[in-house]
Amino acid sequence: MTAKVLTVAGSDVSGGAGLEADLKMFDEYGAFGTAAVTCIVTFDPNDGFAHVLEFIEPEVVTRQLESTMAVHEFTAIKSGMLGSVDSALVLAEKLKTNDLPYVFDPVLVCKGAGTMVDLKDLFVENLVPLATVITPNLEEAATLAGIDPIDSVEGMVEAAKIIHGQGAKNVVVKGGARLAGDDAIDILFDGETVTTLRSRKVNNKLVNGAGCSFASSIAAGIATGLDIKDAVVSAKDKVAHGIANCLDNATGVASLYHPAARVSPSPEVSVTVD
Ligand code: PXL
Repeated sequence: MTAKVLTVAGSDVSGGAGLEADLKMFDEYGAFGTAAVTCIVTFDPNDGFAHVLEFIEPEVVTRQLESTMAVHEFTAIKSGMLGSVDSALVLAEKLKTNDLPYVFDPVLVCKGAGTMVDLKDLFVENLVPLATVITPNLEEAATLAGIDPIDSVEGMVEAAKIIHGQGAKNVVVKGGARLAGDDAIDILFDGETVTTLRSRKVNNKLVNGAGCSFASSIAAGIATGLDIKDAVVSAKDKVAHGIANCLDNATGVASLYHPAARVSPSPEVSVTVD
């Protein structure tokens, strides 16, 4: 049976991040994807491409979730930028009505957009306990765990353990470009074992969409039969190729190229796991 995956996320009209990224990643796995939109991100070309966020009314988010969940039996659900407290609560209620694998990308900020409403407590109370996999970056991990800014793998592991204690079954902390050093390092904690994933940083560019695409790849990987660890490794590989082949644009933050692992793989990309 073809896997069906739902993303609950914002729209990034520039195409690298958000639900646009998610749907492209779902395609890479042969999964059928659809999206419930929570907010729309546009950019002001006359103001340095400053982000402008428009939140979708929670009733409309609710209607989208009710419609699509009545139409389809999903195999997995992923969430990204939720925009408002009310939309996050609506999602939490819907998730409680089933036990689908849920990949939670706890987006608190978005590159270039500053902090959104303070969603931290809401996330910890309502969505972290429902997550099959949660994928915070360094900032999100430190915020959710309530610890100092993270600048080391040890700090990533500390945060992962705290977030696991808050109820997430698997925690992936993304070191990405922000962690100093030649490697992009992510760690996975499943409650027992810490797995470290490394790939060489392939360029120094700022790339939009890596976080969204990583989480949606994990969701599609799980939905199409990979175990959690293999889904995380596959996601890292796809994102690393997407970064290596990123597309420049007028904003100065390049767009991740989602099909790169399939259509233009880079010989310098490889992921090691230990
Ligand atoms: O990367 C965070 C993010 C999430 N969702 C949407 C975005 C962004 C950043 O650009 O636009 C819709």
